[in-house]
Amino acid sequence: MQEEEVPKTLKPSSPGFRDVNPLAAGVLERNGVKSWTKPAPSLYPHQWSWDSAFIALGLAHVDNRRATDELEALFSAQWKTGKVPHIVFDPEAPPKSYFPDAERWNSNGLSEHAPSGPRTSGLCQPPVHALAVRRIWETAQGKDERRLENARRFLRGNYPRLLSWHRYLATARDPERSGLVTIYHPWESGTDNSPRWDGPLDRIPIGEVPTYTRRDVQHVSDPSHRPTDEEYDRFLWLLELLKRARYEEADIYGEHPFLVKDVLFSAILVAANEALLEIHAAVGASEEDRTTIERWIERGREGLDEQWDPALGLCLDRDVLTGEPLRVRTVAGFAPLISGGLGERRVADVLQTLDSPAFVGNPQLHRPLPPSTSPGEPGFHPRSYWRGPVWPVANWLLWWSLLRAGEPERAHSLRHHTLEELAESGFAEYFEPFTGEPLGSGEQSWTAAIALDMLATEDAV
Ligand code: 9WN
Repeated sequence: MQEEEVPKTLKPSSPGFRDVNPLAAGVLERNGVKSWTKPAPSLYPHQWSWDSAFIALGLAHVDNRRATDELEALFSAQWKTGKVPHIVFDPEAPPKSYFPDAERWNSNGLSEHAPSGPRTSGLCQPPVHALAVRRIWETAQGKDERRLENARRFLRGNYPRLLSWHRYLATARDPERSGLVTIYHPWESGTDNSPRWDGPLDRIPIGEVPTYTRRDVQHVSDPSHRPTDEEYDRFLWLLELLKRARYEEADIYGEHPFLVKDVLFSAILVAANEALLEIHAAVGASEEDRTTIERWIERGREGLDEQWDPALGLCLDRDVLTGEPLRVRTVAGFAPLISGGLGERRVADVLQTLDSPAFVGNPQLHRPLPPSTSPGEPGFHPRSYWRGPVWPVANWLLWWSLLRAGEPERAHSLRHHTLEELAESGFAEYFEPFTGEPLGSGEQSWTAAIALDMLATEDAV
């Protein structure tokens, strides 16, 4: 059994967290594979979609060339439908290091829409990519003409890819034009075993899943940090069904048993569309595109508004098959903050929930950082993946959204405590909320990347 490196403890934090910066850059350096970066040293040996977007966002501050290469590699595997696959497999990764592997997905064997070159999964993940492209553009400003020209060329090349990716999400994944993105699998949410999905998953009768061996549990010190075998059986059964539909959108939409409007995914799409508008302006694209992107933003915000639950003070996912909201308090409920454009009253409501004992105001927390699932939820578990641990990448989303919403003090607190956690315990994948114990993989790339981005952003308070 090969065990993941125990996260390195950093030197005690110093003012301005100066030690964190080179250590974070070192993690991204060591996880580099050819022109892209794996999410973790051994648990995740391929390229993951939203990880790569966060990685590029962080790399933009230390190595612009690697930042652009990261996204180039990912987008070279874009499907003909515009979908950006959630995993791009590295044919040279150690054999049997990750499951489900390229053979199990068999996406290019089943779908004519899959790219002919790189082998990929058949799913997608939240569209953080435009935020990363914008960061690459922002960090090139004020630099020499060559760097600026490279960034301009990169923007020009990637604008059409981003547009087709967002168009895919706004159409194939939202045939109802609700402004909300439908996901086909919990893996698409990026918050795989969140109790958000317990209700819809429980209703699905599991059929015959071809035998498989989990590889993920071999890379962590304690398998209880990872999803359970029961959860994996469900994940693998849904994958079988997607394969039977040959990854055809219309067929999936007609018969798949897991179709959920994911508010976090949808809110990230709105924020990404805002970034796309800026990229659109920088490359001087058409008026028609601008109107389209603006319409997507408006529709996204309206759709999220309809999912607001005043009693919980959170935004809730919706099960497409029952039409019912999924009443579970998780960090995804802060989606409106991420999509932005809120009135004062809604901002105040969201902040009240964020500060409450259900989240950051919980007196038992090791640090005032949002647990992925509220400790008050029956499905909460402090060590199990997305059922409770604090995920630095979720802290980043809220920090960035709070800054944008004009809430510098709360943003400062999230930034400060996130960096302090990493300075104390290293760049773990996630952290136990009551003890701060690092969990999952050590040396997780996106944890390092968000630290670089937080460090590079002036702290206004
Ligand atoms: C399945 C890579 C990915 C993240 C996801 C996280 C986890 C994969 C897994 O790791 O998911 O896609 O094997 O558990 O949940 O958000 O992108 O870091």
